[in-house]
Amino acid sequence: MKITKLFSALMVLVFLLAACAPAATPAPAPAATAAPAAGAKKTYADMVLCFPQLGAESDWRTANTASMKETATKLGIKQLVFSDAQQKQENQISAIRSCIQQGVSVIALPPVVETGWDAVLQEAKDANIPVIIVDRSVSADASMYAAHIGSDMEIEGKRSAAEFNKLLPNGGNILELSGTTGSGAAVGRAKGFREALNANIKILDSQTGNFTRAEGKPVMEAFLKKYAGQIQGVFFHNDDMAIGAVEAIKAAGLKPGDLKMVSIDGTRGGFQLMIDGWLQADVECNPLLGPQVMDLALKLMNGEPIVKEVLTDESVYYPDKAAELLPTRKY
Ligand code: GYE
Repeated sequence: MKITKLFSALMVLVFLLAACAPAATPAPAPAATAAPAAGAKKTYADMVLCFPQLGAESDWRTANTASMKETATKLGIKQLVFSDAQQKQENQISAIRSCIQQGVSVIALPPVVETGWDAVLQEAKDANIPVIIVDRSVSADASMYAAHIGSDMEIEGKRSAAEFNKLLPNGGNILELSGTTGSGAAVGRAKGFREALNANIKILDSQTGNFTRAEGKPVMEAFLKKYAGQIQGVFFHNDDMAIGAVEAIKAAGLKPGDLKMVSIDGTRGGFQLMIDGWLQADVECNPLLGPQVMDLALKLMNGEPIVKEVLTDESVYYPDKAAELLPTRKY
């Protein structure tokens, strides 16, 4: 009997539990109704975008910063967390860390150099904050960031070499004013340039001018002292260094055309150098990346599919169209 009682007591318990179970099912209902709200499509008004800009070293960079700020305003994003790292990686890293602490939606990083990002990219990953590498590349594994938007620096180097191959068909000696040492832009341009340059054109020397006018000028002065009468051309990794160098070239008494010169960026300053006869070609590098970066950032916030590597479409400009095109240039 006792066993029967125990059995029926157990049955009651089972029944009660079973009765409770359906009652427990509706319990998550509020969560279920809240879910669509939490998963609702994010808009630009939700976006807090961290942009630890690498510096203000060139007209290209100024245009890049302006593009990001103007696009942020135009699209009405919640906040653009902007900082200027003055070309120092440690400043970029601490800016990223403070963005992670702030809990930004996305980080758009233009890395000053290629190496040394693994630790901070991991920190962003651990915090579930997607990182878009903007403009220059990083050497970190592609799994460490969400996407890269920028130029193909090797192609820019190859395009520059193709210009020298045309300008110096019988060969000659040239010099290279390179960008910031260890930067994706300088590494890629130097590599592509060497790959496509005719064997009869020799690069006598290569020094960095750190992408600035201020450093381009003294490097060119030293080059002119050392290689006077031995060179036929100069390759510049950007227009700002070319502008600085032209001051030194003028001071040395050289005339437009005495040295064949090719540069990269296609800024208004570069166009003016073409109009004045100093530059024979300017290879385009487009800094107006704001719209693409923010479009991609929003897709990442919504977990939508994205293209991992977005390369900018670019061309080469020549002196013959420079005067006509200058007024239309946006940077
Ligand atoms: O060419 C130069 C700037 O990373 C593509 O950086 C950029 C380069 C650009 O300082 O002017």
